[in-house]
Amino acid sequence: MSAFAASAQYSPAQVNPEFAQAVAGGLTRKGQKALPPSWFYDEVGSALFEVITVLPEYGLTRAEAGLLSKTADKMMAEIVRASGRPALVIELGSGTGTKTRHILAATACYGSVRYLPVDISSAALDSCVKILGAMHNVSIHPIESTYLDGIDLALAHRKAGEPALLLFLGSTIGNFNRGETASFLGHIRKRMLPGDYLLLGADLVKPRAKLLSAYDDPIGVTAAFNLNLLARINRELDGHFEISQFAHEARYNERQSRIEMHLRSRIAQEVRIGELGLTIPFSAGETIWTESSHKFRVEEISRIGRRGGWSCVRQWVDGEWGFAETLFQNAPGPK
Ligand code: AVJ
Repeated sequence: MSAFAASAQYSPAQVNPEFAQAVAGGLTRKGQKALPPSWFYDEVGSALFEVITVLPEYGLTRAEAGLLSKTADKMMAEIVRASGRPALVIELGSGTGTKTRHILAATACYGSVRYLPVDISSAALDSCVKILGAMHNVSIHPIESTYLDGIDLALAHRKAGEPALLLFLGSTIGNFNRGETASFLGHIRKRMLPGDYLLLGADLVKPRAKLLSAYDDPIGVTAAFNLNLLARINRELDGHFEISQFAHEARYNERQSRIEMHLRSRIAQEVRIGELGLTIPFSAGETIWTESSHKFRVEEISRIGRRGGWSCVRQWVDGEWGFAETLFQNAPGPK
């Protein structure tokens, strides 16, 4: 018996109906198969992403952490002067929140702050609590939720008159399609109050070769991160993907200025997913599109924010890697 085969680690207790639905929908679609990148971040995927952030080829996280450590104190002094101390710091897609320490430390200088990380990955939130849980003057209230619901849940913690600071860091905004970005920032803004702030981190357009090595690193961490999605389907949905029969692929789409990640089937094959009652056919070379990471021009970022109704307060740019941090405000007074 091949008892220790692909589904050896399958444990039915873990079935998440939203994951099941996303996989069934994305793999039975006509034309290009696709899975949303939010499902990368189970415990293994979150750990692999942490490794990506320290790879020499992936300068994004280091560039942002550097910008934040350099600018957090001045940024916070400016916010406090203009609007008072933000007692509420909400972060969308916090992950482990490692870079957020700089912002929280700067805020906590002015008094106690409630930090509300919003993430759909319980694994990421657990590490976030471990990493930031002991900061002086900071209390953490993790919220396992999608972005917009998460903002509403987080804002329920607001006491009258307290300004809120919303963080959307790490260029997670890059996962949205170009047409959706401004409207997403608009949806966010409508949930917040006049005077509230948004700090948006976005990766900038840079040469193709630099981007390709960031998303296809030579030791294969990004490949493992991408392939783990198939392993996760095996573990959680009784999938029978033979991982070695798929290859990681990163493409740069110059016209859209975005990296597109795919999983390419090396052969023609059929893959059974027990929990879904499905058998998925793949032709040789067919791909599953797993992520788009859009890259931005500096002026484009403030323009997108303004289209979402935000006013641009200030922008900081790391020119070495190519990363921008933009502070927006939901302008008080008439629109
Ligand atoms: C977390 C979405 C910003 O797009 O750079 C890293 C995820 N994917 N390597 C990115 C990712 C492959 C990352 N974001």
